Amino acid sequence: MPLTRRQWLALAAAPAFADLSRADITLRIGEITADLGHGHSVKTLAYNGQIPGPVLRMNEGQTVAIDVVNDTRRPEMVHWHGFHIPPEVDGAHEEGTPMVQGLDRRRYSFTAQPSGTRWYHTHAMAGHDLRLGAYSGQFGMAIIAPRNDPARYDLEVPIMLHEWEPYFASDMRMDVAFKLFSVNGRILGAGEPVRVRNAQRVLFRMVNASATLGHRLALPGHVFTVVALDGNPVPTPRKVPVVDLSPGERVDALVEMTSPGVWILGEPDDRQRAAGAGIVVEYGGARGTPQWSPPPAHVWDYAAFGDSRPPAPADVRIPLVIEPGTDGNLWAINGKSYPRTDPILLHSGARNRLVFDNRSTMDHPVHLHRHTMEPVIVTCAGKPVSGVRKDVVLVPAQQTVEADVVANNPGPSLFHCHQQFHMDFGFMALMRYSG
Ligand SMILES: [Cu+2]
Repeated sequence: MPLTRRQWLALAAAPAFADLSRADITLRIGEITADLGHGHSVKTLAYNGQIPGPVLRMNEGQTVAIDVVNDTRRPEMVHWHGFHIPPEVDGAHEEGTPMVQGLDRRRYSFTAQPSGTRWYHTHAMAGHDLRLGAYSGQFGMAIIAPRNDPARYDLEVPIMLHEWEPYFASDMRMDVAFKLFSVNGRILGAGEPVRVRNAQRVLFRMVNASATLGHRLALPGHVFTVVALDGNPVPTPRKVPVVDLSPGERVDALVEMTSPGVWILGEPDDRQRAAGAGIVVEYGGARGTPQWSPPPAHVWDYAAFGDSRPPAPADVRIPLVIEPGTDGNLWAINGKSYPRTDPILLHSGARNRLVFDNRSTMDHPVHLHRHTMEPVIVTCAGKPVSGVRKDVVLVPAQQTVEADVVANNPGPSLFHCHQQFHMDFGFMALMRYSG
Protein backbone atom coordinates (compact mmCIF):
# COMPACT_ATOMS: atom_id res chain seq x y z
CA MET A 1 0.00 0.00 0.00
CA PRO A 2 1.52 3.38 -0.98
CA LEU A 3 2.28 5.75 1.86
CA THR A 4 0.38 9.02 2.17
CA ARG A 5 2.48 12.16 2.17
CA ARG A 6 1.90 12.51 5.92
CA GLN A 7 3.03 8.92 6.60
CA TRP A 8 6.08 9.42 4.41
CA LEU A 9 7.04 12.60 6.25
CA ALA A 10 6.62 10.83 9.59
CA LEU A 11 8.94 8.07 8.43
CA ALA A 12 11.50 10.51 7.01
CA ALA A 13 11.46 12.50 10.25
CA ALA A 14 12.15 9.43 12.39
CA PRO A 15 15.70 9.08 13.68
CA ALA A 16 17.81 6.78 11.51
CA PHE A 17 18.24 4.26 14.33
CA ALA A 18 14.53 3.90 15.05
CA ASP A 19 13.27 0.39 14.51
CA LEU A 20 10.04 0.76 12.58
CA SER A 21 9.12 -2.91 12.66
CA ARG A 22 6.07 -3.79 14.65
CA ALA A 23 6.49 -4.28 18.40
CA ASP A 24 5.06 -7.39 20.02
CA ILE A 25 3.78 -5.29 22.92
CA THR A 26 3.22 -1.57 23.40
CA LEU A 27 3.03 -0.01 26.85
CA ARG A 28 1.83 3.59 27.05
CA ILE A 29 2.58 5.49 30.24
CA GLY A 30 -0.03 8.12 31.00
CA GLU A 31 -2.07 9.77 33.71
CA ILE A 32 -5.46 8.26 34.45
CA THR A 33 -8.21 8.67 36.97
CA ALA A 34 -8.62 5.15 38.27
CA ASP A 35 -11.95 4.07 39.69
CA LEU A 36 -11.09 1.91 42.69
CA GLY A 37 -14.76 1.32 43.47
CA HIS A 38 -17.14 2.26 46.32
CA GLY A 39 -16.88 5.92 45.33
CA HIS A 40 -13.08 6.15 45.48
CA SER A 41 -10.99 7.29 42.55
CA VAL A 42 -7.35 8.27 42.31
CA LYS A 43 -5.36 10.23 39.77
CA THR A 44 -2.22 8.26 39.01
CA LEU A 45 0.17 7.04 36.30
CA ALA A 46 -0.60 3.73 34.66
CA TYR A 47 0.20 1.50 31.69
CA ASN A 48 -2.28 1.46 28.80
CA GLY A 49 -4.90 3.28 30.86
CA GLN A 50 -5.51 0.36 33.20
CA ILE A 51 -4.47 -0.87 36.66
CA PRO A 52 -2.76 -3.26 36.76
CA GLY A 53 -1.19 -2.96 33.30
CA PRO A 54 -1.95 -5.78 30.86
CA VAL A 55 -0.82 -9.32 31.72
CA LEU A 56 2.07 -9.85 29.30
CA ARG A 57 2.50 -13.42 28.12
CA MET A 58 5.75 -14.59 26.60
CA ASN A 59 7.32 -17.93 25.81
CA GLU A 60 10.64 -18.87 27.36
CA GLY A 61 13.40 -18.17 24.85
CA GLN A 62 11.18 -15.96 22.68
CA THR A 63 12.63 -12.67 21.47
CA VAL A 64 10.20 -9.90 22.34
CA ALA A 65 10.12 -6.29 21.19
CA ILE A 66 8.31 -3.96 23.57
CA ASP A 67 7.67 -0.31 22.77
CA VAL A 68 7.34 1.95 25.80
CA VAL A 69 5.63 5.21 24.93
CA ASN A 70 5.90 7.90 27.58
CA ASP A 71 2.94 10.26 27.33
CA THR A 72 4.03 12.11 30.48
CA ARG A 73 6.54 14.96 30.69
CA ARG A 74 8.89 13.21 33.11
CA PRO A 75 11.54 10.61 32.27
CA GLU A 76 10.33 7.09 33.03
CA MET A 77 11.81 3.62 33.20
CA VAL A 78 10.21 0.17 33.00
CA HIS A 79 12.02 -2.57 34.92
CA TRP A 80 11.55 -6.23 33.94
CA HIS A 81 11.55 -7.75 37.40
CA GLY A 82 12.94 -11.29 37.62
CA PHE A 83 14.13 -11.39 34.00
CA HIS A 84 17.70 -12.42 33.23
CA ILE A 85 18.34 -9.89 30.50
CA PRO A 86 21.18 -7.47 29.60
CA PRO A 87 21.68 -4.25 31.59
CA GLU A 88 20.92 -2.09 28.52
CA VAL A 89 17.27 -3.25 28.60
CA ASP A 90 16.79 -4.33 32.22
CA GLY A 91 15.20 -1.04 33.20
CA ALA A 92 17.57 0.56 35.72
CA HIS A 93 19.40 3.65 34.54
CA GLU A 94 22.09 2.97 37.17
CA GLU A 95 22.98 -0.13 35.09
CA GLY A 96 22.99 1.82 31.83
CA THR A 97 19.43 1.42 30.55
CA PRO A 98 18.51 4.75 28.91
CA MET A 99 15.52 6.54 30.45
CA VAL A 100 12.39 6.94 28.31
CA GLN A 101 12.32 10.73 28.17
CA GLY A 102 9.10 12.69 28.59
CA LEU A 103 6.90 12.59 25.45
CA ASP A 104 9.32 10.10 23.92
CA ARG A 105 9.38 6.38 23.22
CA ARG A 106 11.90 3.57 23.43
CA ARG A 107 12.04 -0.03 22.36
CA TYR A 108 13.14 -2.81 24.66
CA SER A 109 14.13 -6.02 22.90
CA PHE A 110 15.24 -9.13 24.75
CA THR A 111 14.97 -12.88 25.07
CA ALA A 112 12.29 -13.77 27.62
CA GLN A 113 13.85 -15.84 30.40
CA PRO A 114 13.65 -17.56 32.82
CA SER A 115 10.11 -18.99 32.85
CA GLY A 116 7.72 -18.15 35.67
CA THR A 117 5.70 -15.37 37.26
CA ARG A 118 7.59 -12.16 36.53
CA TRP A 119 6.37 -8.60 36.59
CA TYR A 120 7.16 -5.17 35.28
CA HIS A 121 7.05 -1.85 37.05
CA THR A 122 8.46 1.65 37.00
CA HIS A 123 12.00 2.06 38.28
CA ALA A 124 11.79 5.84 38.57
CA MET A 125 12.72 7.45 41.88
CA ALA A 126 9.98 9.00 43.96
CA GLY A 127 11.84 10.53 46.88
CA HIS A 128 9.32 12.64 48.76
CA ASP A 129 6.92 12.83 45.79
CA LEU A 130 4.41 10.11 46.60
CA ARG A 131 2.74 10.36 43.18
CA LEU A 132 5.74 8.75 41.50
CA GLY A 133 7.61 5.44 41.38
CA ALA A 134 6.01 2.42 43.01
CA TYR A 135 3.39 4.63 44.69
CA SER A 136 1.81 5.01 41.22
CA GLY A 137 -0.20 2.51 39.20
CA GLN A 138 2.72 1.56 36.97
CA PHE A 139 2.84 -2.19 37.49
CA GLY A 140 1.70 -5.33 35.70
CA MET A 141 2.29 -9.07 35.55
CA ALA A 142 4.47 -10.84 32.99
CA ILE A 143 4.16 -14.59 32.65
CA ILE A 144 6.94 -16.44 30.85
CA ALA A 145 5.59 -19.85 29.85
CA PRO A 146 8.10 -22.70 30.19
CA ARG A 147 9.11 -24.72 27.13
CA ASN A 148 7.38 -27.77 28.60
CA ASP A 149 4.42 -26.57 30.61
CA PRO A 150 2.90 -29.33 32.71
CA ALA A 151 -0.10 -26.97 33.28
CA ARG A 152 -1.69 -29.02 36.04
CA TYR A 153 -4.38 -26.51 36.78
CA ASP A 154 -7.78 -25.60 35.38
CA LEU A 155 -7.72 -21.87 35.91
CA GLU A 156 -5.01 -19.26 36.37
CA VAL A 157 -5.76 -16.15 38.46
CA PRO A 158 -3.35 -13.19 38.58
CA ILE A 159 -3.48 -11.29 41.88
CA MET A 160 -1.67 -7.97 42.32
CA LEU A 161 -1.62 -6.09 45.63
CA HIS A 162 -1.23 -2.34 45.83
CA GLU A 163 -2.04 0.69 48.00
CA TRP A 164 -3.35 4.17 47.29
CA GLU A 165 -3.47 7.66 48.75
CA PRO A 166 -0.06 7.53 50.42
CA TYR A 167 0.76 10.09 53.07
CA PHE A 168 3.59 10.79 55.50
CA ALA A 169 2.77 9.13 58.78
CA SER A 170 5.15 11.35 60.76
CA ASP A 171 6.21 15.00 60.74
CA MET A 172 9.75 13.87 59.97
CA ARG A 173 8.46 12.54 56.60
CA MET A 174 10.31 9.26 57.16
CA ASP A 175 7.38 6.89 57.18
CA VAL A 176 4.69 6.36 54.50
CA ALA A 177 1.19 5.07 55.21
CA PHE A 178 -1.82 4.51 52.93
CA LYS A 179 -5.55 5.12 53.08
CA LEU A 180 -6.76 2.57 50.53
CA PHE A 181 -5.78 -0.90 49.38
CA SER A 182 -6.60 -2.87 46.25
CA VAL A 183 -6.36 -6.25 44.62
CA ASN A 184 -6.10 -6.04 40.84
CA GLY A 185 -6.80 -2.31 41.00
CA ARG A 186 -10.14 -2.50 42.87
CA ILE A 187 -10.97 -2.32 46.54
CA LEU A 188 -12.56 -5.40 48.13
CA GLY A 189 -16.07 -6.01 46.84
CA ALA A 190 -15.87 -3.41 44.07
CA GLY A 191 -14.42 -5.46 41.23
CA GLU A 192 -15.51 -8.60 39.43
CA PRO A 193 -15.18 -11.63 41.72
CA VAL A 194 -12.83 -14.47 40.87
CA ARG A 195 -15.33 -16.99 39.47
CA VAL A 196 -14.51 -20.63 40.16
CA ARG A 197 -16.30 -23.98 39.97
CA ASN A 198 -16.37 -26.80 42.46
CA ALA A 199 -13.46 -29.27 42.13
CA GLN A 200 -11.36 -26.92 40.01
CA ARG A 201 -7.64 -26.61 40.58
CA VAL A 202 -6.80 -22.92 40.54
CA LEU A 203 -3.33 -21.44 40.23
CA PHE A 204 -3.12 -18.09 41.99
CA ARG A 205 -0.15 -16.02 40.81
CA MET A 206 0.22 -13.46 43.61
CA VAL A 207 2.45 -10.39 43.34
CA ASN A 208 3.01 -7.78 46.02
CA ALA A 209 3.24 -4.57 43.99
CA SER A 210 3.25 -2.42 47.13
CA ALA A 211 5.67 0.49 47.34
CA THR A 212 6.48 -0.14 50.99
CA LEU A 213 4.34 -2.78 52.73
CA GLY A 214 4.59 -6.49 53.26
CA HIS A 215 1.27 -8.31 52.93
CA ARG A 216 -0.28 -11.65 53.81
CA LEU A 217 -3.16 -13.38 52.03
CA ALA A 218 -5.57 -16.05 53.20
CA LEU A 219 -8.64 -17.74 51.67
CA PRO A 220 -10.92 -19.11 54.40
CA GLY A 221 -12.08 -22.68 53.82
CA HIS A 222 -9.10 -23.40 51.57
CA VAL A 223 -5.37 -24.05 51.76
CA PHE A 224 -2.61 -22.88 49.45
CA THR A 225 -0.11 -25.35 48.05
CA VAL A 226 2.90 -23.16 47.35
CA VAL A 227 4.54 -24.33 44.12
CA ALA A 228 6.81 -21.40 43.25
CA LEU A 229 8.49 -18.47 44.98
CA ASP A 230 9.34 -15.41 42.87
CA GLY A 231 8.22 -17.48 39.87
CA ASN A 232 10.75 -20.26 40.42
CA PRO A 233 9.40 -23.77 41.22
CA VAL A 234 10.24 -24.84 44.79
CA PRO A 235 11.86 -28.21 45.57
CA THR A 236 9.18 -29.00 48.19
CA PRO A 237 5.66 -27.70 47.47
CA ARG A 238 3.87 -27.31 50.80
CA LYS A 239 0.39 -26.57 52.10
CA VAL A 240 0.04 -23.34 54.08
CA PRO A 241 -3.03 -21.48 55.44
CA VAL A 242 -1.60 -18.07 54.60
CA VAL A 243 1.08 -16.70 52.28
CA ASP A 244 3.47 -13.85 53.05
CA LEU A 245 4.62 -11.43 50.38
CA SER A 246 7.21 -8.72 50.92
CA PRO A 247 7.27 -5.86 48.39
CA GLY A 248 8.39 -7.28 45.03
CA GLU A 249 7.83 -10.92 45.97
CA ARG A 250 5.63 -13.44 44.17
CA VAL A 251 3.99 -16.63 45.39
CA ASP A 252 2.39 -19.14 43.02
CA ALA A 253 -0.04 -21.38 44.87
CA LEU A 254 -2.49 -24.08 43.79
CA VAL A 255 -5.87 -24.19 45.51
CA GLU A 256 -8.31 -27.11 45.28
CA MET A 257 -11.76 -25.58 45.08
CA THR A 258 -13.67 -27.92 47.40
CA SER A 259 -15.60 -25.53 49.68
CA PRO A 260 -18.48 -24.06 47.66
CA GLY A 261 -19.57 -20.59 48.74
CA VAL A 262 -18.63 -16.95 48.45
CA TRP A 263 -15.32 -16.15 50.13
CA ILE A 264 -12.85 -13.34 50.63
CA LEU A 265 -9.28 -13.85 49.48
CA GLY A 266 -7.85 -11.18 51.72
CA GLU A 267 -5.24 -9.60 53.93
CA PRO A 268 -5.69 -10.95 57.51
CA ASP A 269 -5.03 -7.44 58.86
CA ASP A 270 -8.60 -6.25 59.60
CA ARG A 271 -7.89 -2.57 59.07
CA GLN A 272 -6.26 -3.17 55.67
CA ARG A 273 -9.01 -5.55 54.56
CA ALA A 274 -11.63 -3.00 55.61
CA ALA A 275 -9.72 -0.44 53.50
CA GLY A 276 -9.88 -2.69 50.43
CA ALA A 277 -7.19 -5.38 50.67
CA GLY A 278 -9.04 -8.38 49.28
CA ILE A 279 -11.04 -9.86 46.41
CA VAL A 280 -14.18 -12.00 46.38
CA VAL A 281 -13.92 -15.63 45.25
CA GLU A 282 -17.30 -16.92 44.12
CA TYR A 283 -18.25 -20.50 43.25
CA GLY A 284 -20.68 -21.00 40.37
CA GLY A 285 -24.26 -20.90 41.67
CA ALA A 286 -23.25 -19.64 45.14
CA ARG A 287 -24.84 -16.52 46.61
CA GLY A 288 -24.62 -14.45 49.75
CA THR A 289 -22.30 -12.20 51.68
CA PRO A 290 -18.60 -13.01 51.12
CA GLN A 291 -17.30 -14.97 54.10
CA TRP A 292 -14.13 -14.21 56.04
CA SER A 293 -12.50 -15.88 59.01
CA PRO A 294 -8.99 -15.29 60.32
CA PRO A 295 -6.39 -17.90 59.31
CA PRO A 296 -4.66 -20.03 61.95
CA ALA A 297 -1.32 -18.78 63.26
CA HIS A 298 1.42 -19.60 60.78
CA VAL A 299 5.09 -18.68 60.54
CA TRP A 300 6.20 -18.08 56.97
CA ASP A 301 9.62 -19.56 56.31
CA TYR A 302 11.40 -19.90 52.94
CA ALA A 303 13.15 -22.97 54.38
CA ALA A 304 9.85 -24.92 54.45
CA PHE A 305 9.91 -25.10 50.64
CA GLY A 306 13.58 -26.08 50.28
CA ASP A 307 15.59 -29.24 49.80
CA SER A 308 16.78 -31.50 52.58
CA ARG A 309 20.31 -31.43 51.13
CA PRO A 310 22.80 -29.01 52.68
CA PRO A 311 23.50 -25.95 50.55
CA ALA A 312 26.53 -26.03 48.25
CA PRO A 313 29.62 -24.45 49.82
CA ALA A 314 30.27 -20.81 48.98
CA ASP A 315 33.34 -19.78 46.99
CA VAL A 316 33.32 -16.20 48.27
CA ARG A 317 31.66 -14.46 51.22
CA ILE A 318 30.52 -10.85 50.78
CA PRO A 319 29.58 -9.05 54.01
CA LEU A 320 26.80 -6.45 53.66
CA VAL A 321 26.07 -4.52 56.84
CA ILE A 322 22.74 -2.71 56.75
CA GLU A 323 22.44 0.24 59.09
CA PRO A 324 20.75 3.62 59.27
CA GLY A 325 22.68 6.18 57.22
CA THR A 326 24.05 9.59 57.99
CA ASP A 327 24.03 13.05 56.32
CA GLY A 328 20.36 12.99 55.34
CA ASN A 329 20.37 9.41 54.06
CA LEU A 330 18.15 6.97 55.85
CA TRP A 331 20.10 3.85 54.92
CA ALA A 332 23.67 2.69 54.40
CA ILE A 333 25.31 -0.48 53.07
CA ASN A 334 28.72 -1.09 54.66
CA GLY A 335 28.66 2.46 56.01
CA LYS A 336 27.88 4.24 52.71
CA SER A 337 24.67 5.45 51.10
CA TYR A 338 23.91 5.44 47.37
CA PRO A 339 25.37 6.93 45.18
CA ARG A 340 28.49 6.66 47.35
CA THR A 341 28.05 2.94 48.10
CA ASP A 342 31.04 0.84 47.05
CA PRO A 343 30.36 -1.49 44.12
CA ILE A 344 29.79 -5.05 45.32
CA LEU A 345 32.19 -7.30 43.41
CA LEU A 346 30.91 -10.70 42.28
CA HIS A 347 33.38 -13.38 41.26
CA SER A 348 32.46 -14.57 37.78
CA GLY A 349 31.16 -18.12 37.59
CA ALA A 350 31.50 -18.52 41.36
CA ARG A 351 28.99 -19.05 44.15
CA ASN A 352 29.05 -15.67 45.89
CA ARG A 353 27.51 -15.70 49.35
CA LEU A 354 25.90 -12.40 50.28
CA VAL A 355 25.92 -12.10 54.07
CA PHE A 356 23.25 -9.58 55.06
CA ASP A 357 23.70 -8.28 58.57
CA ASN A 358 20.60 -6.19 59.26
CA ARG A 359 21.48 -4.09 62.31
CA SER A 360 18.37 -1.96 61.93
CA THR A 361 14.93 -2.26 63.48
CA MET A 362 13.17 -2.56 60.11
CA ASP A 363 12.66 -5.46 57.71
CA HIS A 364 14.28 -5.09 54.29
CA PRO A 365 13.16 -7.02 51.20
CA VAL A 366 16.38 -6.89 49.18
CA HIS A 367 16.23 -7.29 45.40
CA LEU A 368 19.00 -8.18 42.96
CA HIS A 369 18.43 -7.41 39.30
CA ARG A 370 19.14 -9.89 36.46
CA HIS A 371 20.13 -12.74 38.81
CA THR A 372 18.64 -15.33 41.11
CA MET A 373 19.55 -15.51 44.79
CA GLU A 374 19.41 -18.75 46.77
CA PRO A 375 18.77 -18.16 50.47
CA VAL A 376 20.93 -20.52 52.52
CA ILE A 377 20.48 -19.10 56.05
CA VAL A 378 17.20 -17.25 56.56
CA THR A 379 17.47 -16.17 60.20
CA CYS A 380 20.20 -16.25 62.86
CA ALA A 381 18.67 -19.32 64.45
CA GLY A 382 17.38 -20.97 61.31
CA LYS A 383 18.53 -24.23 59.81
CA PRO A 384 20.20 -24.12 56.40
CA VAL A 385 18.07 -23.94 53.26
CA SER A 386 18.86 -25.08 49.76
CA GLY A 387 17.15 -25.13 46.39
CA VAL A 388 14.93 -22.05 46.91
CA ARG A 389 15.54 -19.49 44.16
CA LYS A 390 14.40 -15.92 44.56
CA ASP A 391 15.07 -12.41 43.33
CA VAL A 392 13.75 -10.70 46.48
CA VAL A 393 14.91 -11.98 49.87
CA LEU A 394 13.45 -10.67 53.11
CA VAL A 395 16.11 -9.71 55.64
CA PRO A 396 14.17 -9.28 58.90
CA ALA A 397 15.07 -6.64 61.48
CA GLN A 398 18.10 -7.51 63.64
CA GLN A 399 18.72 -10.73 61.69
CA THR A 400 21.49 -12.16 59.57
CA VAL A 401 20.46 -13.75 56.28
CA GLU A 402 22.76 -15.42 53.79
CA ALA A 403 21.96 -15.88 50.11
CA ASP A 404 24.09 -17.20 47.25
CA VAL A 405 24.38 -15.65 43.82
CA VAL A 406 25.81 -17.68 40.99
CA ALA A 407 27.46 -14.97 38.91
CA ASN A 408 26.45 -15.99 35.40
CA ASN A 409 25.05 -12.82 33.83
CA PRO A 410 27.89 -10.30 33.46
CA GLY A 411 27.42 -6.55 33.47
CA PRO A 412 26.34 -4.15 36.20
CA SER A 413 23.38 -5.33 38.29
CA LEU A 414 21.45 -3.13 40.64
CA PHE A 415 20.98 -4.28 44.20
CA HIS A 416 18.53 -2.46 46.46
CA CYS A 417 15.81 -2.65 49.04
CA HIS A 418 12.43 -3.04 47.28
CA GLN A 419 10.86 -0.71 49.83
CA GLN A 420 10.63 2.45 47.69
CA PHE A 421 11.32 4.81 50.57
CA HIS A 422 14.44 2.83 51.52
CA MET A 423 15.87 2.57 47.99
CA ASP A 424 15.27 6.26 47.35
CA PHE A 425 17.18 7.21 50.51
CA GLY A 426 20.44 5.36 50.23
CA PHE A 427 19.69 1.60 50.19
CA MET A 428 21.15 0.78 46.78
CA ALA A 429 24.45 -0.40 45.28
CA LEU A 430 25.73 -1.72 41.96
CA MET A 431 27.06 -5.25 41.72
CA ARG A 432 29.84 -5.74 39.22
CA TYR A 433 31.94 -8.68 38.08
CA SER A 434 35.55 -8.76 39.16
CA GLY A 435 37.57 -10.38 36.36
CU1 LIG B 1 14.49 -1.56 53.20
